[in-house]
This record gives sequence, structure tokens and C-alpha cells, in this order.
Amino acid sequence: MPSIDIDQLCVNTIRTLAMDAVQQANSGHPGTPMAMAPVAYALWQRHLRFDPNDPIWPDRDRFVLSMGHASMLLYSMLHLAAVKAVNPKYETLGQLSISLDDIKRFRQLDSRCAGHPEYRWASGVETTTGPLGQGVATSVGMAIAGKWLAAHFNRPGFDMFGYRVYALGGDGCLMEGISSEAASLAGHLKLDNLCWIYDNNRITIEGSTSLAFSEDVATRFIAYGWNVTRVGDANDLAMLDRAFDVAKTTPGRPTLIIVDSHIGFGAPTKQDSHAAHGEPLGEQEIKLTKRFYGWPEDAKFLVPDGVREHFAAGIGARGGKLRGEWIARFDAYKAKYPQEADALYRMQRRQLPEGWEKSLPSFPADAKGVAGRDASAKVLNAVAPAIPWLIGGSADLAPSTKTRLTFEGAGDFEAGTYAGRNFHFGIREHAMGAILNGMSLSKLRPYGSGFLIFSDYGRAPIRLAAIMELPVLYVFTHDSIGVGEDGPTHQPVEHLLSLRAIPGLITLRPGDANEVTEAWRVVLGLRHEPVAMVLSRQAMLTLDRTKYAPAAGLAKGGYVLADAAGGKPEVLLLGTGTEVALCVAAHEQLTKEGIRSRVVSLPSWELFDAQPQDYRDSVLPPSVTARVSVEQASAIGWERYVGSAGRIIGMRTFGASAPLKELQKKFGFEPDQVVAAAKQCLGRA
Ligand SMILES: Cc1ncc(C[n+]2csc(CCOP(=O)(O)OP(=O)(O)O)c2C)c(N)n1
Ligand SMILES: [Mg+2]
Repeated sequence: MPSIDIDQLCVNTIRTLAMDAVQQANSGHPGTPMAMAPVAYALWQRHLRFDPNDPIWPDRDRFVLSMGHASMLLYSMLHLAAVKAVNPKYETLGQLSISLDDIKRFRQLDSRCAGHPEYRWASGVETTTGPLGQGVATSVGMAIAGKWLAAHFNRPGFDMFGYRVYALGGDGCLMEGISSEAASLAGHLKLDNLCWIYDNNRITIEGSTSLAFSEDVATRFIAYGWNVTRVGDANDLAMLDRAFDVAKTTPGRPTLIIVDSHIGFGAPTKQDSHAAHGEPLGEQEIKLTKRFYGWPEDAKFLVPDGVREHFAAGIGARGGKLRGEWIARFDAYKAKYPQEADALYRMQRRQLPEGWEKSLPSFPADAKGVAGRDASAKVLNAVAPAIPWLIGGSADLAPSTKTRLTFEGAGDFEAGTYAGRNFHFGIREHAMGAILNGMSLSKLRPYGSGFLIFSDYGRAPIRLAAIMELPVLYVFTHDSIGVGEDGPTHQPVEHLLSLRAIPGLITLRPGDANEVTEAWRVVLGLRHEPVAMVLSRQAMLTLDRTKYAPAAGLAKGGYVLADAAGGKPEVLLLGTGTEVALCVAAHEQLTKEGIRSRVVSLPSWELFDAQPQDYRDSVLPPSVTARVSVEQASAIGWERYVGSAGRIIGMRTFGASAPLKELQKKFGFEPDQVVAAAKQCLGRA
């Protein structure tokens, strides 16, 4: 090999690993890793404060590959920097996160090198990316978390947090609306620990960006309040260096670095073409490209001597030293601030402070009742003082969703006052979802709230939270046609069903105030599951728990709330949320008429389905086939609980604009109609 300088050798190693892996997989995206290799190299080797030996060090700089299709860029970096794997017990035992063998098996079953970077699957992947725009928006959540952590934990002489967040995105990330929402908020919040790098290659899948994208990106970001700088050639390591220095030293603003690049750099026929985007280069093109790089044409997956050593002497040595200093600082911090140190440690393991649940309230029986959202406000404000990192807010609906922390000292998270616990995401549900993911990835315990109807706007990041197994809580209120006069645009119908369809997401629709308490108890005890807590706007009767079963049954997802004498029902009434009380009213009426009914409160399908068969059978005895479900939401799906002989009282159309009482009558949500359905099932109509 002709002698080229070590920087170039490293950059070309990143490139050729990506080219070879995509070719071998016969699938993937070679062009962008080839173009962005110098950017990733300059950042990781010279700037990133990251210790490959401990990729979960709390104060590490974060690198987010928002253009997830360029995953081979990240895998090459993780491999060459020798990033170690972390096991589920948060231990590093010395194995590489990404072995050369993983790279050779890119996109194959069980390879750590999945098609797109998967958090939890490959250590060092800070967040799962692939849906464009999610990564950059998630990085804003990480930067927000960085600011909060610094404000909360740092003490004079003890900078426990000061990490920076870098996200690399392309045309697609910047076209997606979520990047606008997130960048707008990041600028507003003056997140100067955040840096986005924009791969301005003017190419997307269909061809030139001139087909659909002609805005002035720099001006757009300046308008958001960002610092914008340019690097005219992605291969210019010195200019890249300067740009990163500018980002690090510009106070009060996030930085956007616009990097002009050539997709498929060096490929003789595919450079600057969308042909370099989504398919292998081809053997011949690879040979010619390697010749252009001064690389042995026939070598595959070559890591030349000196490359690994160079990374070890750069990012490895710098990161190791920084982490060592941090650990020493943490030991001194622990001696001086034991409580804070304990909190910091627990957060990393997603544990809560001892005894947090002591202040969970209980609610007395009350015929007038309490709205789900109001009960939730009370529970949240009771437990939050004991869990300082339980923080969150709303997409401008906190007065309605009642998620504001109102106790002394809770404060607001605003530009410059970063210790506050109440967040204002603005009317940006999509970005809120991604930001919550970023906060959770930074080990905060975040919640975000809005109307259930608008959960659609934030659905993509909710899905990602489920894939990543992040304990993010969404508080969705105004959960049904119970919204009343606002009409069909504000009345969720299919939303609950669509959330139930997301694997791993737990939905919870508590049926009275005490079930709301139990819902919070369950949610806060989770470490790896996102939850959609679905709450009513209108009052729900608070059941007399001396007469009916304890609300603690909620933890099993479903439980017998009221039963027929001797526990031998002939008909089952299944309800969730506001419809639980309706089932109870129907049950009382049926009992008077001598019909033996059982009410099952079923606030969470997911938790119930996870119970052993014998428990589920004890709640829903297979021999009792007369069953009625009642839920002010899409009727689809209830067949699984009521069976073919059952009746489903649910929504089959959009709602309507009218006072609640009239809607309940129109759509069948009245005790008489539940009673009639029960009798129909029993053949006694
Ligand atoms: C939300 C979303 N929509 C569509 C896609 C499919 N997709 C993957 S890459 C891509 C083009 C991205 O272009 P750009 O960001 O410029 O990346 P480049 O081709 O320059 O690497 C598209 C449309 C996606 N991954 N995510
Ligand atoms: Mg592009």
C-alpha cells in the first residue's frame, strides 16, 4: 500500500468496511458512510468525550446517527474505536460491541449489525434510528437532559454533568417536520450543548433534492436561533475540526454544521448519484473505488496495521482519562453529597428512591366522583417530590391534562433555568415524543401529556420507545366521546386500539380514582416498558371499595370488581375507564332482577394477557359465554374477550358534537342498554 497519512488510512478503513459489508449483505447503503467517514472520524477521534471501555458512562458525549440507513458508518466507528459490549446488568466484560465478524454478517440474523442501528442490541448505539428525523429530535431530548442533570447535580468543584450531544442527519432528517419542531424548541431553550451536522449531499432516494427541497437551510436555522456554520468539503478534516471547536465554544445557541459532501465519494460512476444510496456498489465499482483510495483492490474487510492503535491513542486514551477523572470526582462527590450520589447511581439503573410509594393517595367513595385527569394530578403531585427525576410536561395542554407539578420548588424548565421540572414542549406532539425518548435514554423518568386524539401526531416516537424498551409515560386525557361538545375531531375512537397494537406498549385506562393511583404505582415500578395512561376528562364515580374489590387488582390488568352471589355468574360485564361505573350500574340492576352478573374491570389488555391462564380463567370463566364489553372506543378487538356469543358496546363510527348525556344515549352507553345487551346474550331479551 502506498504510504498515506494515518488520518486518511483510518477514514478509508471506515469507508471500505462499509462498502464491503453492504456488498456482502447485498443490501444496505454504502454511499453516505463513504461520504461522512471523515466527519465521523474527525468528531470521534478528536472531540468526542467518550470512553470505548464504558459506553454507558453517564457524562459521555452522545453521538446520534439520525440517518439510520447509514448504519455501517456507526458500526465501523464502534468497531474501530473498540467500543465494549455492556450486558443487561450494566457490566462491561471485555467483548467488543461490534466484532469484525458482526460487520461481515451485516444485516443477517443475530448480527449486532442490524440493518438500522438498534439501541439495546448494540452497545454504543445511543438510540434506535431509521425513521428519518427521529434521531435529530431525540438528540434534543438528550441535550435537554444534559442541561437538567447539570443543573440538578453539579456543585461547586463538582461538574458531574457537562456532556455534549452530536447528531448527524441528512436531507431526509431536515425535510421531516419533526426536525423543525425539535430545532425550534432547541433554539428557544438555548441548548448550546447540542450540535447537528447536516450532510448536505443534495441527494435522496428519488434523485436530486431539487425535486422537492429548495429552502435555505442555513437561514431557517438562524431563524430558530441557532449558530450556523459551514464546511464546504466533507474531506477537509481541518475545517471540520474548526467547526466542532466553534460548536463547543458558542454559548447560548445550538450549532448546525452544514457539510457539503459527495455521496459515494470516490466511486467512479456512482458518486453524487442516488445509485450510491440504497444498493451495493457492485464488485467492479468497489475495486475501482479502492484503487482511487489507494487501497488494495482485492482486500476485503481490511483493517490495516496501525488503525486500531491510532483510535486507541485518540478517542480511547482521551475518553479513558476523562472517565477516570470523572470516577474520582464521583467518589469525592459521594463523600460530600451522599444523597445526590445515591440518586445519580439509582437513575443509571432505573431504580427509584426507597419508599417513593408511601405518599400514594387513596380516594374515599364518592358518587359525584373525580375525573381521571384530576385524580392523576393528585397522585403525580403526591409522588413526584419523592422522585426528583420524575419530570415532564405537555404539548401546551397541561391546564387540561393536569400534569403540572404544583408543589413548592417544582419550577419550570426554561432557557437558562434548567433545574425546573415542568416542561413546555409547545404544540409539538411529534417532537415531544422523540424528546421524551432522548430524556429517557439519558435516564430521566419522563412523562409527556396531551389529548388522546393527538397521540397520532406522536405515534412514531411512541413506537420507537416500545422498540427500545424505554420507560416513557404518556398521559393521554380526554379519552373518548366523553369530550362531548368538541365533536368528532376531538373524540378519539380508534386511538386506544391503535396503541394496543404497538408491541410492548402498555395501555392503561383506569376506571376510577383509586385505579388511577394503582396505575401510577404500576407505571413507576416499570423499568423497560413505555405506557400510555388513558384518562377521562369527565368525572368518574369513585367506587366504594368496601363493597367492591380493591383497586390493587389493576396490577393484573383485569380483575373481578363486583360478583354474583357465590361467585357463580351467568353473564360477564367487561369495562374500562369511565365505562366501569356503567357496568356496575347495570350489574346492580341485573342483580335486582335476579340475573347473576359479574363486573370485570379490564384497564390493561397487555397486563391481563401476561397473567397465567388459570388467573385469566378465574376472572373470565370459559364456561360463561354470555359476555358484554363496554368501552367508548373502537369496538374492534373486544371479540378476544367476549367471544362469538358476546356483545360489544363500542364505537363503530366517529362521534358527534353534543353534550355528553346525549352522546351516551345515542351511542348506547347507558345502564339500560348494557342490561339489554346482557339479557340478549342470555337469550332473555
Ligand atoms: C420517515 C421516513 N421516511 C422515509 C424513509 C425511507 N428513506 C430512507 S433513506 C431515504 C432518503 C434519505 O435521504 P437523505 O436523508 O438525503 O440521505 P442520503 O441518501 O443522502 O444518505 C428515505 C426516503 C425513512 N427511512 N424514514
Ligand atoms: Mg441526502
